[in-house]
Amino acid sequence: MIADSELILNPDGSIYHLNLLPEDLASTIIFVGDPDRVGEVSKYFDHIEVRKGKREFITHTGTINGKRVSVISTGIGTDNIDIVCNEIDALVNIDFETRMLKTDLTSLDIIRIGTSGSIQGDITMGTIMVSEYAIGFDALMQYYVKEYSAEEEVIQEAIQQHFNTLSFKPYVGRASQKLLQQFATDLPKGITMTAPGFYGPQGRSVRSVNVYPDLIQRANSFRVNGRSITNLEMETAGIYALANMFGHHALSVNAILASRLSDTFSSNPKEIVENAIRYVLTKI
Ligand code: R1P
Repeated sequence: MIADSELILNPDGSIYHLNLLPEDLASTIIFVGDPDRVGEVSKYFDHIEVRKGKREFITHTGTINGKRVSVISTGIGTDNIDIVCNEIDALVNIDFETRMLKTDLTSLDIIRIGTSGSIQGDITMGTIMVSEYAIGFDALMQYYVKEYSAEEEVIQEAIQQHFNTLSFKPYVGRASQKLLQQFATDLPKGITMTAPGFYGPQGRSVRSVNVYPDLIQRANSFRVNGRSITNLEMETAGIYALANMFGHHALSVNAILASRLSDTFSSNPKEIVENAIRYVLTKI
């Protein structure tokens, strides 16, 4: 039996941060970072049956073309991804009455629609691309026991050798093959670098002096098994690693708003994000 302090429920029986009851969540879930983006997705729903939230975690559940879908805002960063992934897993796989793991486990489909910066010249602004793998430069997976595939270990080893001045060990997560086939057969694919911050951890220097001033150039020159690091954001590795650990399917779709090689930012970010939302919803 899972203790009250391990799995915290609100007085109405909903889960602590997401404020959702098990029946509020669909088995296909779209993650967005920005709470304002939830409505930008659910405006395409035929019907919205649930609108709930707490803090930065806003959820709309409804149907699109007859399929039940939830869209949840995660806010920024893998610390929030830890909360959202654990709570959606608990919503489907823990019996809230008995506080026990269910015998029949559910695998969720999780699709992130996020914004991102390119670190390769051929991934131009406006591109919609998917993360085949993601590398976490944050500490999240130092707290979980997880098995890694042989290919993930090869990537992790190559990362450690390439970023040889790092004082910590990045982790690797992979996209769901099922969702890659469903959503991404016609999109560019790459390795996504997930950073634990927006400024220093992504090599930005406004007024700071960074320990890794060549971070972007170093990421740009990384190669493993014919793959390169294509883009940089703040959630994908955490989503992939936790989804892999729990047995859920996850895919990260990135709307490229900036080119970190040419130091440029899009003049029409809203339109690029809208394109990514429409793309995902047509495949759902
Ligand atoms: C930073 O501005 C945020 O934008 C990107 C990063 O991953 C980070 O969350 O994604 P979202 O637009 O999906 O939040």
